[in-house]
Amino acid sequence: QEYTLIKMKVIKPYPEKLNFNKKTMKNKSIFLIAATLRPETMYGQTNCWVHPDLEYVAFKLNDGSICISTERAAKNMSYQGFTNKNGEYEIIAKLKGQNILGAKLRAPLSFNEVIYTLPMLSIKSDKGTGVVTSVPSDSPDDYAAFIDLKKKPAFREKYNITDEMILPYEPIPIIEIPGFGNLCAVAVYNELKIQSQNDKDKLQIAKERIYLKAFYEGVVIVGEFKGQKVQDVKKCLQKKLVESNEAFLYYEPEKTIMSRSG
Ligand code: ZZB
Repeated sequence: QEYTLIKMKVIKPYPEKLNFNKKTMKNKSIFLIAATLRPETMYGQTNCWVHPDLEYVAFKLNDGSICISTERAAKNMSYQGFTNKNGEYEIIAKLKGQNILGAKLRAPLSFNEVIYTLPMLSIKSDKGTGVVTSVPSDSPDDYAAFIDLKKKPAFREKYNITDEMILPYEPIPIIEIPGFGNLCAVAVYNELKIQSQNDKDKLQIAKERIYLKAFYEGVVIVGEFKGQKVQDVKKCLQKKLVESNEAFLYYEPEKTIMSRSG
């Protein structure tokens, strides 16, 4: 599986646990690293997701910058030339998702200047980096978790999410799909009467309804490649992000191999 890893730069003030000592920092940046299969949707990012109870690590990349992902992803990255020594990664800190909630970020291509790190409970620990970028216009999972936070003040309170981190944000129309309009995730969410991010079965159906359609029939309606089909734009945007050092290419080992080797 090939993912695009999106570098989401943490901006100050950092959450308490990200204030590493001066010697560690040396004026280097900290990035949350999100794995996506949809680089063409990055214009529509409204926030970043981490799982509050999942363990993450902060480790050094070979350019000295500090990146945050699951340890499983750090290990995979270390075999793909991201760290100084093949197969090795220097852990600066272990963090709970909880510790990075509320972190302020700058995300590549996003129309929002600043976005926040928010809680999502359906994040899987064994996929990608455990950090997910949120595009509620085009991802039903993202829209469901987004609405949970927007509409349920108790849920925000539970995780210390302030109103400014979510209330000003709205799904942004970025891709037009015949029959689904320009906010396809919102359309299927309403059509299937999805209630929350825990509606697993309905969310699966929602994704199946739009997945192939988005790829084969979707047209990007914003940005540099406006008017072109998703299938033609995907690689171009991936390349652009990698060349501007805002993203990396990352390969995930097959699940079957993972489970066999433990
Ligand atoms: C932005 C985005 C925009 C995504 C979209 C999807 C969609 P797949 O096909 O099932 O492999 N993702 C990445 N890592 C995780 C994780 N650890 N736990 C939960 N979700 C994760 O799904 C790949 C997508 O799942 C990735 O692409 C990421 O969200 C999320 F408009 O990034 B995506 C219809 C989907 N639309």
